[in-house]
Amino acid sequence: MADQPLTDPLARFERTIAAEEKIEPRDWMPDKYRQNLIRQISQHAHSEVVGQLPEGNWITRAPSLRRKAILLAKVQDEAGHGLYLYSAAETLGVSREQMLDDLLSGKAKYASIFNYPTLSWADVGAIGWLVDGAAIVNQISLCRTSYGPYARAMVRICKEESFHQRQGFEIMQTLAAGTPEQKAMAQDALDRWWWPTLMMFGPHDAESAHSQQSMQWKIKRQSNDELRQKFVDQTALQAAHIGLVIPDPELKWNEARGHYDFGEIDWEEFNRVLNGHGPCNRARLAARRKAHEDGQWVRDAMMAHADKEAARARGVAA
Ligand code: BYC
Repeated sequence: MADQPLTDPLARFERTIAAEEKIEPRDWMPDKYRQNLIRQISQHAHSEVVGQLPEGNWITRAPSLRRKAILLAKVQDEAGHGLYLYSAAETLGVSREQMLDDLLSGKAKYASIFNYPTLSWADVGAIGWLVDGAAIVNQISLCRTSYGPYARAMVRICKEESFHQRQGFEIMQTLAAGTPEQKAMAQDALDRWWWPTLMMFGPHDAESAHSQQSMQWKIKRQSNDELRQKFVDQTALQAAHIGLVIPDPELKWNEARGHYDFGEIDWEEFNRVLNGHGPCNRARLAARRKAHEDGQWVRDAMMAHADKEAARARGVAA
């Protein structure tokens, strides 16, 4: 009798997942489901926060007031995404302090892409177009993830990412239609960001440690390789539209598959960056550690203020 209330919590959990309903913070869940979500959501939050650094590098040097205002707003959005995601992870019982400690000690990962430098203004365009473009492909899929707070955070984040992607594409489009030097700058940025962007989707499905369990629990709704293919298919057309060339001689439409074929990622490079040896790993963590230390007085002041308010509420003179 499928409709009878289930008393076994695991059976209830599995029925909720099978019915495409959401697991909410107070629901019973297997410990491994909780831990896997904490891992993925906190790493996603760290990526948003560390992800501010490469573009933040260009705020003071944006080529016009309009570009500067847009970039400022975009980088602030990324900070906001980090906050929604830390909050979503906190609903699983992990503290913000613990997550930050894990980031700053190097224990927790963040997206490999943010360990590459932004050498020219065109890199800001390439990040918006490619990196945010890849992020949306992944995050649209995560809007249907089985954990309620994560799915709801994704809906809002995707709306903002869509604006980010368009602003990046527009920068690239403008440069590609500009002087030969501007077009060369856009092509150089595409050349440097293309392969690291494909790495954002993670290892091949067969090598992905968490995929099988995450797909079963509907934490992930599409596999790493499926999402990567989707991104390549849509971006190949966009590059052709603005007259830029994707740096992959094997990129070719495959009529039979109905998809673009593309070359193999340099997995040694991927692993090197994951293990802390990318071009900017040290600088990124050093910048986050410094920001955290510099913000200590703000956290202390807020705690002192909260203590005073609590004392006042209890009728004790502060
Ligand atoms: N970089 O079993 P797998 C943004 C790790 S930010 C680093 O396939 P999973 C933006 C993986 O964590 C958007 N690490 O893992 C912000 C695991 O390590 P652990 C960021 C990677 O979780 C500012 C191991 O490799 N988006 O948009 O099933 C400005 C094995 O992998 C990477 C998200 O975080 C990588 N690329 O699948 C602009 C999306 N790939 O934890 C833009 C949410 C893999 O065992 N996350 N690893 O030590 C996900 O969808 C999934 O976690 C992943 C990986 C697809 C990334």
